[in-house]
Amino acid sequence: MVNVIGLGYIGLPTALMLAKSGEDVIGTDLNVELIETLQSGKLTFQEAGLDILFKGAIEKGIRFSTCYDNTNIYIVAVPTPYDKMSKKIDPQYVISAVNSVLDICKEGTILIIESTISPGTIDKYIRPEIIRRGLVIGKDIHIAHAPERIIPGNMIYELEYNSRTIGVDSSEIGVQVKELYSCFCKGEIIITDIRSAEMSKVIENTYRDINIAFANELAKICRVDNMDVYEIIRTANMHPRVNILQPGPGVGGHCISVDPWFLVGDYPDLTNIILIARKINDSMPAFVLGRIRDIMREHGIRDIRKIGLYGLTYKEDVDDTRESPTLQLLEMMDEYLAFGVKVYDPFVTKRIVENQYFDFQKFLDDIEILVILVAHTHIKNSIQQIKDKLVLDTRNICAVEGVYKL
Ligand code: SAJ
Repeated sequence: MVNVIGLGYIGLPTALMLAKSGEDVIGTDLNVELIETLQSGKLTFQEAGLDILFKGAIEKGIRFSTCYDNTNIYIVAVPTPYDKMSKKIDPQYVISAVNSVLDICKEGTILIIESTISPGTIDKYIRPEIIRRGLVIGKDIHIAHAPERIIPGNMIYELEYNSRTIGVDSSEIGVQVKELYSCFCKGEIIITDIRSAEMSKVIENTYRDINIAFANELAKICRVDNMDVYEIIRTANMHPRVNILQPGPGVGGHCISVDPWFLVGDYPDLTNIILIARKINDSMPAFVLGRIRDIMREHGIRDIRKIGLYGLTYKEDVDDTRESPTLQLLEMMDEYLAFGVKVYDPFVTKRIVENQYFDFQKFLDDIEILVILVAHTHIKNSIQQIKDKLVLDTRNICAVEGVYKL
């Protein structure tokens, strides 16, 4: 039996996938409301294909509980926040989950950490917890790190087809963990040591952050001389070894905008490109604000309440708002006492910010400038409705004359 601890964006799909593939799974989370929702047959977040997977897992007998179960395989997928000041990882949730496992687990248990952690976290925080209890690593308990690579919006497909990395202390345990993931993962599974697995996960997201920063810097350069950055990137990408990403209003989500900080926090004297990339991406909401000001000036609009921000999530067609560029932008406006801007997102059905609308047409009726911050399919299908607005399209989805770009 497998006990998956932490049923968030990663833990839940992983638990469901294991169950659907025939493993005996119990999913645990300390959040009572979340467990009750899952027990009542309802999902806790939206993701393409998750509902079908959920049904399949329920049919196979997956159980949900707020308690840990006494078993010999655990997968820990709890959040790993970082300290906003020191930029270092805060491993408290992982440590607490590991301790709860240690309280009840059987001899020879395999403890798999899936949560993203900064390189060295297992050596620094997890091994000492085990040793402190007089347990022998490699006998009483085995540790593994199996970071995920799935992308919100395409999670179910990627869970099945992405390749994976498994970090372990011994190849024997590596083979057992590989066997477990092989029940649903059709990608290649590479076995390495724990430290390398931690490091490769963090640098994958750092690589993407740096490449997005490059695209964002190009957008700023092109703005100075009014060049079309999208056309220039498209042209450059025709080179067989060039693949520039897309500029945007900033980088959000709980991964790419967070993981590079782990490296900056741990290696402050060595992280130059990584730090500057983070700063460039973090500067994009301010750049968008500058573009809004340009449009307001050009059209003599002085009332901030005439601005409507479309999209609150960190990217298209997901309901996750963590670290989203729109929230970063609103925070910044708030600091400058720029209150009253209107907001709408079809995926966010609970009120999380002021002046948030739940009716798209009413939102449009109340604004003059529409700022597209997220490329939801919904807005791509609503181009006709926004034709009479001044539009700032930060995602390059409106191929309409007169639309302002980044
Ligand atoms: N973004 C751009 N321009 C681009 C691509 C993305 O501005 O060309 C922005 C997005 O709008 C978003 C942010 O970057 O705000 C991050 O989005 P994303 O789609 O690039 O990635 P995430 O955060 O959803 O998922 C990432 C993935 N990592 C990599 O691609 C290296 C995913 O595979 C990881 O599993 C995930 O982080 C994670 O959990 O670590």
